[in-house]
Amino acid sequence: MADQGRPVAIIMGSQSDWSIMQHAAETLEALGVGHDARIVSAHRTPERLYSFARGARGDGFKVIIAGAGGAAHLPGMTASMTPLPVLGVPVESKALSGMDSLLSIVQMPAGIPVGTLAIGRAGAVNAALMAAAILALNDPELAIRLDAWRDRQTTAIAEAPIAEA
Ligand code: RP5
Repeated sequence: MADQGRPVAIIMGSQSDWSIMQHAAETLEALGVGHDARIVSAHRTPERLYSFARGARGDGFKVIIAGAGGAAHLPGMTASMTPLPVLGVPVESKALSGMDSLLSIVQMPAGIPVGTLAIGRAGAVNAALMAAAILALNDPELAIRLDAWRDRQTTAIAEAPIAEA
């Protein structure tokens, strides 16, 4: 159950996805965006998926970030059962380095969209930033925090590289 202070749900197919998906959680925390993280497997816990996805809007969530690897059906199946925006993060798989995850998530049929991010950590961070940008459309204070986050990022980039040993 979400509340007004937890507009983002981060779901993932397995505990093994958390090392990547925690970067989404950390980015949301840096932006002051509340979230709820839980394991929801499309294949191993389908009833949990149905319950979560069908109830997500009523529970008060506004955006869902879904990470999964391999036969990564979680984001698409979630999107099929909720009108909320779903952002998919392909988790790097051992066998195919996440190409399987990426193609599973990105190749949705017309009519059920999943906003697909990059494989791995970059995708998790950017899913959080995208979720924040969506929420910021109706939250001026969050919009200011997001601008500040980007300004800090820009300031942190050196103009010249440092010599490496
Ligand atoms: C997917 O299978 C999960 O999202 C995970 O990325 C992958 C492997 O899961 P484990 O076997 O590590 O639990 O459902």
